[in-house]
Amino acid sequence: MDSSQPFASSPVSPTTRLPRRSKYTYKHLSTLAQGAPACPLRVIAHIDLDAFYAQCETVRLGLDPTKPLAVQQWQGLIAINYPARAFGLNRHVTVAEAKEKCPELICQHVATWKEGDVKWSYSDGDEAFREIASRKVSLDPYRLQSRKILATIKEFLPADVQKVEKASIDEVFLDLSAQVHGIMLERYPDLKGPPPYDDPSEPLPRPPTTALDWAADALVDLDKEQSEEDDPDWDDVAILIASEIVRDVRREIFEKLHFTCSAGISKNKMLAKLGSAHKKPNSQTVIRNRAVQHFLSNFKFTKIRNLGGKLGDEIVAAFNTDTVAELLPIPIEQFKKTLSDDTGSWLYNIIRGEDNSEVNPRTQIKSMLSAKSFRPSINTLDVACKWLRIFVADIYSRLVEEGVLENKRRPKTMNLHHRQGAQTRSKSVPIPMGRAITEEGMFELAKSLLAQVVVDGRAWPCANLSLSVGGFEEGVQGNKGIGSFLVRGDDAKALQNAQPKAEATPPPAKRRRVDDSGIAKFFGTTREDSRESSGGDFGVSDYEKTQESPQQADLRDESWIDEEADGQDVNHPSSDADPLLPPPSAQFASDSPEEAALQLALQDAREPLDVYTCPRCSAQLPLVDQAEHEDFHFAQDLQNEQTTPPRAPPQTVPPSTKPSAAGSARGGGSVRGRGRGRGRPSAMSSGPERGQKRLHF
Ligand code: TTP
Ligand code: CA
Ligand code: CA
Repeated sequence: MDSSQPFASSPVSPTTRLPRRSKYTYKHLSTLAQGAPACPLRVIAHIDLDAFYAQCETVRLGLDPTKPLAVQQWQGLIAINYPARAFGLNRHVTVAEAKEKCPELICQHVATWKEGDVKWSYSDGDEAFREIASRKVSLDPYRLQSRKILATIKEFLPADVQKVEKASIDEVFLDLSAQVHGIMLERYPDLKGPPPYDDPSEPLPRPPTTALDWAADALVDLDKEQSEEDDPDWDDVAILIASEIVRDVRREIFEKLHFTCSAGISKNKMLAKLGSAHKKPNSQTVIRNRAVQHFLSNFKFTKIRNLGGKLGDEIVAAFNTDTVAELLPIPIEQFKKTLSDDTGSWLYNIIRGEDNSEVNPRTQIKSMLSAKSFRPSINTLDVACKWLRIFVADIYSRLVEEGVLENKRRPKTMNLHHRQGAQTRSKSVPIPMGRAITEEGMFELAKSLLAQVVVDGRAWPCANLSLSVGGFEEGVQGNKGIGSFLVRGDDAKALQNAQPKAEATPPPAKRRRVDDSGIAKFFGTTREDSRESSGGDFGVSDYEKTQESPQQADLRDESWIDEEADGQDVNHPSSDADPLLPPPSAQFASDSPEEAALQLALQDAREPLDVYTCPRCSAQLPLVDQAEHEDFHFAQDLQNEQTTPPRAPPQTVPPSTKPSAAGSARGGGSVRGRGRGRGRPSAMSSGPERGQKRLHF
């Protein structure tokens, strides 16, 4: 494994008898030490865990890793280990199909939160599915392993030169340039010497060897015009050393935590990422500079980072091909003309394997999100509040791990997203500063946000709710007592300044947008776009592009929307941008057939309209709107109780006092039954909602 070579004086070319020179200069070598993105000797690795959730379960349960195992979420499979893949299983088969193909398959359901429980727990898959309406997925066990793996990598690499970027829940990028530079100088001490004539643009001597011992599991073949007999240069040596480091990191992860992973090692993030997926499981792939063209030309460019989405589709349509090889002969001008100057030159370079994006060592969480899609949709405030309880418990436990109790880091804002049919609405509220964040306090805030949605009207039926906190910032540290939370302004600053320097956390590195300035227009609007543009988990975009029914997508999304995974901010849809709802028929179409039939039946049951007189405000409205109107009062009361008023003042006109025609034109109005239990004191409830039979709160 150790390829160290005694470094004699510069070897001499057999033909010319002159000392042979490297393509690289002393300047290049010194930029390697700094990990400069433009350094031609730069070395980047990407490590991706094999069948990650499946391995988490195998390790947790102490099972034999050669036995086929899949991780189940409701009735689908979200992770399949390699022994199970040998039976032809993939993410698109159902549990029933999988068991048919592989009868000995172990199916472990993901952990779930259940209403009333204080912590997530594991349960049998059938039980979880039966209770899908009252459970939500928890990714905590996988986050925990992810953190341990990251910590192991960081402990293993030398602290002073490491640059580690967590790219998703199961992958990291490593910029190994500085560490490799150090090892090169140790192995080849003459490289330490000053350049001839003190001129850094002088070429380096050639490395003193013609054959490097590549222990890589997959060494990508060289480009056509290159041969293995050609002498290696320092870029080959640098990548070889990086490959040794990565092998050691992988061994450490395996020995300490029993996880296998695969890795790609190359000159940039894009190639390293493609490399880690090249040979799985438990392998590493080295793509030398001299092999890049050969490696890439076999690829569909839609597999390349940032080309998996709309931009990729546009390019396929414009140039009538999806292969890198067929794009290569196209001149840059043609790309620019078709795609804009910036995107055109970006594409021209990327298909040639050029990518200067940096490994960004930010590992701090930027936001946390807890979400649930409802099938059937939910129709009452009290049910929604129960879900808010779970979301808050979920987020709060993550906040505790993030050090919120010690006030190390705390979020500044809370957001609630509400989806009804195709319309998503968002509300946000600042989290009051100067006092400790408690679970109860968070719940109150969450309710105030929901109240705002209800006050606006059209809250029900609700197909998806999600709660997130964001805008994390460093808290006042050192004084752990509650008093420190109350310190504000100059006092707080003084306290912060008084902390010993060594304890001070460096400010998180500014997020750099990754080479996407010119292509930003393709990545501006949706969650998946925002992830893709920032070089997060490319698995995310691959998955999100997969065709599947809305129901499948909904069932998956709660475990797969993982803000922590890529440290992204939630890309909020514009708040209340479009007050128009899709026609009721469109809403029915998106629900299950049973739900649609139920809704239609309820709509029919609305005639004749009885009148309801509100005892609180004397408003007269159709009886079917009574429940929504009561919600309005409930929500208003709730708002009035809040110590920190939500941003938007409550509407003064209850929504249901609007002409009733508006109510009946809304999908939300059409599902209302009579006298249903709603978000108000339980004495007023009248049993479970018809559409909510599966809820067992
Ligand atoms: P991946 O790294 O894409 O896949 P994997 O680790 O299961 O398998 P591989 O060996 O091919 O890398 O995703 C990491 C985890 O994220 C995966 O174990 C489960 C979860 N995930 C989902 O829940 N849904 C999805 O659609 C995808 C792609 C991943
Ligand atoms: Ca993986
Ligand atoms: Ca991955």
